[in-house]
Amino acid sequence: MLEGLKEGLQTAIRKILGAPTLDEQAIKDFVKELQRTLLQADVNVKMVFDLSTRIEKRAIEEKPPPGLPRKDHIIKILYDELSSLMGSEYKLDLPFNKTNIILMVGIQGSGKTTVTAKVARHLTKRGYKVGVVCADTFRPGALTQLKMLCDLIKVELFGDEEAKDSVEIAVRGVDQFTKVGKNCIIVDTAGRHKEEKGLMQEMMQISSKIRPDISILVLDGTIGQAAYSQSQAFHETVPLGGIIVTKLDGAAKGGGALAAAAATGAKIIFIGTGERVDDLEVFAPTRFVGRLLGLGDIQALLERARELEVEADEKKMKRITSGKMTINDFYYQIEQVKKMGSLRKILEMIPGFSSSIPSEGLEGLEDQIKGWRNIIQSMTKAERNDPAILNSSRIRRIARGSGSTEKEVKEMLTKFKQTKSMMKATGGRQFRQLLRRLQPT
Ligand SMILES: Nc1nc2c(ncn2[C@@H]2O[C@H](COP(=O)(O)OP(=O)(O)OP(=O)(O)O)[C@@H](O)[C@H]2O)c(=O)[nH]1
Ligand SMILES: [Mg+2]
Repeated sequence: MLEGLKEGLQTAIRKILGAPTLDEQAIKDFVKELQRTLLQADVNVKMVFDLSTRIEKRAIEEKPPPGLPRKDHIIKILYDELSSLMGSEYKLDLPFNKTNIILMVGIQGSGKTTVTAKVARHLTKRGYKVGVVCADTFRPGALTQLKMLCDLIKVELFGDEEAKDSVEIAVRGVDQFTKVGKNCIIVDTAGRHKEEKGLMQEMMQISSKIRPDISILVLDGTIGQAAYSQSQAFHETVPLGGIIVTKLDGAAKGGGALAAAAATGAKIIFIGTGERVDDLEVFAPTRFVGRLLGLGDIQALLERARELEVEADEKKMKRITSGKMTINDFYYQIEQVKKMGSLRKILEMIPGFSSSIPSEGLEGLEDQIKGWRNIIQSMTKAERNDPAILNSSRIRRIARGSGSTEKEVKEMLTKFKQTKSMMKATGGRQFRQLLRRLQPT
């Protein structure tokens, strides 16, 4: 599936992995390869440009967590960005205790009838009682085609060879299956011509009569970025609950179709990957991209990146709470705490800080902390690791560099020492509790 895209992405990855030095040129070469591949898959030019600009910027500017090689970090960036290009994950979740009506729409030959059978099979396997309605009164042989498929998967079909009115047959089918207690009714419709007004009108009429719980647009993956305008046109007619992109097994432009569909904000629920009734996959962007990039490797890499981040945090916490806090850790604390919410509330809970909250409000304190950050940034690595070496000439230099007074530098150092001993005394208990309490849930 999507062999061209897969091959191109993996070539780009090999390029970055094989680069002797990771300079800007190497990153640019990698991004160029990526652009070429995406354009070949018919991803929209602007989307390719935006995506590659973002990847390039992040690859150059972002610092990987300690221990993660930069090359791996760049692959992770690629993975993140491609995944978000493919939209967010959506799971079709139909309640068992009601009748769910699913309307399949799409232009001629997009794969509606095939997908109807595939989805019917998918739902039957999950324990739903499924009925299929043939509301295609347009194409001769439509009912026969659907009957063959339904026989194959042993799902009940409602249809009438003599019927002329698709709206009427859809309503009859839904009524019939509701009566016998089906909890999923899938209505297959006619495609007629390509993007016809008549088709849209028919969809609107059927939709207003049977009131589907979800309308699913079936998109042919071979149309590439044209998927964008097609999804939008349908969405304006019937509110789409989701999209199924078909024929991804052969489609050179499949990547473009997926990206374009996702760009409309619609949710891609499934993808069709072949002509057989089992060739249907639940679509999950991250898993999908993982597979494009070569799954085994990427999973291991992501786990390693996560572990390293956690490890770095834990190491820091251990140092802080064992009384070996450095100025860098102090800085980290300030940043952590600031990230987490209302300053006053937080500061009141931190040992060593509560006494410093000025009664006239927090403005002064916010400034003071901003000042501390500047001061810490003006210190050398050696000074941060061992503030004991700070003599008066060093303090003068730091004050000048950070635009503060020597007195302010000394105050910061005093605060640091207080916090350090507090942390040691309480074993960092309060700080840990605080972090836990402020963790977003
Ligand atoms: N390779 C491949 N072929 C598919 C896939 N889905 C559908 N097809 C083929 O595409 C053709 C059209 O599929 P249908 O399901 O009949 O399309 P439709 O939208 O119902 O067509 P109309 O009812 O005429 O509008 C058939 O030959 C299918 O076998 C797929 O995922 N992969
Ligand atoms: Mg059909």
